[in-house]
Order: sequence, then C-alpha cells, then structure tokens
Amino acid sequence: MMSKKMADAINEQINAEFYSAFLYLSMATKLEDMTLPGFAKWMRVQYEEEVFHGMKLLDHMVERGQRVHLRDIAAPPVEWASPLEIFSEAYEHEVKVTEMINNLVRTAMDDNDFATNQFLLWYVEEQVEEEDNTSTIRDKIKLVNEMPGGLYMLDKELAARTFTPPPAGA
Ligand code: OFO
Repeated sequence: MMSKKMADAINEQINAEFYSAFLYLSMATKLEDMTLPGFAKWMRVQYEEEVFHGMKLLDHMVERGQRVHLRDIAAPPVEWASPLEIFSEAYEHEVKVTEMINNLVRTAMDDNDFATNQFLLWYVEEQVEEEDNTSTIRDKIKLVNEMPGGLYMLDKELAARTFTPPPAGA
C-alpha cells in the first residue's frame, strides 16, 4: 500500500512532468520563430517525451489504486534571446527534475515502498539521458557559434529526432 506522503509526491511529479512538456512546447515555438525548424522539431519530440513521463506516473498511480489529482499547470516563459539560452535553460531545468526524482526515491526508501522504488528506477536512468541530451546540444551550439553556417548544420542534425515510446513494461 502506497503511503499518502508518497502518493502526494507522485501527484506533484505528474504536474511537474506536464509543466516540463509545456516549457518545451513553448521553447519549440520560439525556435520556430527563430527559423530553426530542426531545433523546434527536437523540442516538440521533447514535449512528447514529457507527456509520456507524466502519463507513465499517472498509470502507475491507477495501477496502485491511488487517486490522481491533476492540478493547474503554470504558464511557461515565452521569450528567450538565443538557442544557446534555450538549451542552457533546458539543461538547468533537467538538473532540477533530477533532484525531484531523487527526492521521490528517498521517500520510497524511507517508506520501505519497494514497488515504487523499483518503478522510479526507470526515471533515475531517464534523467541521466535528459541531462546528457540537453547539455550536449548546449555545448554543440557553443562550438558552432564560432563557425558560419554552423547553426544551420546543427539544425539539420536535430531535425532527425523522432519520438518512439518505450515498449510496454519498459
Ligand atoms: Fe521528464 O524529464 Fe525532462 O523534465
């Protein structure tokens, strides 16, 4: 049986994942506005990933017989000065999300809630990838900013990203 404290914390995380989705969707529209369709496509895929993260938590709550409390999602920012600013902020955001996931794991461990702890390990691994993806793109932008046409090349590279939901049970 999941404790109330654990259920409240997961409900909060569901909200945080949907906020992440909104944040990245807003970043995607700003990148469209900067005429960087490949960067925007990458962010749209990131939006889909965040919705998946939220839904995976929601499904786990349902499976464990817990009530899901959907809350207001805060409005994300709409303006950034450059793609570098966007990806730096995305990386910082992911660092914060990692801390939130770590706190959830701590709560599950304190509760001796082995099922939730096991379930959360997927998110622990996912956060390694989330931080790596955003920091790698941030660093590539720094590299190519020195070269004419560099952003254009990077835009082409990022356009290739597609969303593939992990197999059921993954
Ligand atoms: Fe859901 O990992 Fe990003 O925020």
